[in-house]
Amino acid sequence: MNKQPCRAWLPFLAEDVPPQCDAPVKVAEFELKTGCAALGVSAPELRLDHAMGDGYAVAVEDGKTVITGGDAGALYGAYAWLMAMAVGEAAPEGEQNPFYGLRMLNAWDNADGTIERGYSGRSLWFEGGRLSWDGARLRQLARMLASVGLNVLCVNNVNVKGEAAQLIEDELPELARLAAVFRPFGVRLMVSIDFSRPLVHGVGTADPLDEGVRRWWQERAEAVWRAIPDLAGFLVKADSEHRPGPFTYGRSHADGANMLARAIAPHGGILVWRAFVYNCQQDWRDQKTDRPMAAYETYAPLDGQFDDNVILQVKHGPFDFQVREPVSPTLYAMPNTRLAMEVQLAQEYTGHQIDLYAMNPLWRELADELPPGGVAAVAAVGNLGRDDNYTGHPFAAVNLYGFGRYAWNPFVEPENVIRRWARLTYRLPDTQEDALVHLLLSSREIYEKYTAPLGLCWMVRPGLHYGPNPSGYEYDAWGTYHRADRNGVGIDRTSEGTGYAAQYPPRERERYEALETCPDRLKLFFHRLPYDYRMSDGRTLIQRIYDDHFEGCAEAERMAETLRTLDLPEPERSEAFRRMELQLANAREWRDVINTFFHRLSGVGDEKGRKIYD
Ligand code: GCV
Repeated sequence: MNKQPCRAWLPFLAEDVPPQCDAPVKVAEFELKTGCAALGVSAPELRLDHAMGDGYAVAVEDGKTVITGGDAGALYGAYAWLMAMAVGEAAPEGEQNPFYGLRMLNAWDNADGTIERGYSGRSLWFEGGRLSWDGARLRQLARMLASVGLNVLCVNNVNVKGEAAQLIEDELPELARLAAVFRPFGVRLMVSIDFSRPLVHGVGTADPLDEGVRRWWQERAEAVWRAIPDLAGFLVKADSEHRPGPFTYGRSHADGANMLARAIAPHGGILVWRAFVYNCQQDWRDQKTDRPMAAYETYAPLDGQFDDNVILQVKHGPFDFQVREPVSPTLYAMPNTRLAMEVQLAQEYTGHQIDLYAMNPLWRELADELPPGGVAAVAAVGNLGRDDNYTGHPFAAVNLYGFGRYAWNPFVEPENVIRRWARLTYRLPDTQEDALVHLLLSSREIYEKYTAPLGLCWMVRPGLHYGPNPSGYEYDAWGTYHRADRNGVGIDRTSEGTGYAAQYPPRERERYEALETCPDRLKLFFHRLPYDYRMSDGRTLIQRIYDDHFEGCAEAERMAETLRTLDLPEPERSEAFRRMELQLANAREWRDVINTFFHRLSGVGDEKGRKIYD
């Protein structure tokens, strides 16, 4: 068991854990008491106002600070006030309410203790096919989640494997005990379920319109909610990457989702249904099928057909968390459906928590792009594991912290979020703090520069998804092609090509269709271009590719120099250095492989005469 304290963004509470209890308000009282003692400030008065739900208000009355909030709101208010005190700022004034009602973390943890796309060690709550955890550690984690307002944790992988299916069966009593760990922190659990489960229990089919199947799920739901009355709901990955689903029975995804939603509705459960559906057995010779079009084609015609307690969870881009994708057109296309947008804290395609990649700048871009009111909830694939610091790279915690802040207010300035995290975590001298903030703020752009260029996607090593392999996914079955040849690169997704751009509303469609208005950073997502195409700044496409890769790598080297100037505490300092060396090797590899790949194909040299390997 891990006994080391974690240096996260709650430094004043790092070694204490609240007593076990049932109510968020009790936790808020405890945190205020111990937090104020540690900070040497006097405790505010805490008032409960159930009508405020997740909201809270901090006010000064007769010279005394008063925090008012609903059950969870009082807790959020307490943390907000404590964190403001810790950095010597005033707590936010007036009533504070979250933008999204559901602020979910999806763990991809397997019952055997492994984590799909996990880069921070083994699972914090599964081992050997069972639920198993260190209570003090999980309470500390629950506090971290609550301190940034996250309110739902889905505990198991959407690919439900092995004993994980038992969570809603024999393992239910343990799941109820786990729910009790998170409950006082206002965090409700959710479970990923296997759509075909009735088959294992002799129902003979998993057809969502079959009466026996409906009855099986109703009875299961009754047992589940009897054990955990506040379970948030079920999460389902169906007909996706070989998972079972309603297509097997000729039924739609509305049929499948609604059947489950009706089984759990009487208990107040929500049914989160993922929209990550595409043909993962495509023939690379087939130039008509265009994978990014798949989710819209499956779901847009179903708009308005989902029950009220269904949430359709859509990945933020139409592919799969690539470094640069446009916003998924499905998020614009379903005004009569409750939608959740899914992001990924686990750095599957963004550096495996080895390379630096702070995500708030990405999420802010998404917030600016999304249709107003189009999305009701947000979910993030978690980046947590049993490593001492929970996130592998000590700085990757900025993404967990940042996601909570984003889910509360998607328009929050990325720089403010990163600075607040840095200040709460490390308390560096001003110039060093500025340097760390800049390092993190620029990390995404730098990573983007040295990896796949200009929205091209999928140049990573297949399966592993770290490091370059420009042809690795080119002749594969995953629908992931760039079709680079000696004349040019990219897939035409305009009306002249696959027609993908037509899935957007007129404003976005026109912007992406026209080469002049399509942003450079997405040019190769939407267009097929010759190497001598002139980008908006006059450089040729091939020169831009070379420049980005040389620059991105040089900027990574400057990040390493900056890192050396920071007086970080140990063991974070050594760990950050060690990972930075790996990042530099990765950046150099990407630079040389991508430049060589395009040089060999195009035959065009670098105008600046820099080294490209032939
Ligand atoms: C959980 C990608 C990942 C898979 C993941 C899947 C999903 O394909 O590589 O590991 O599976 O997305 O989001 O369901």
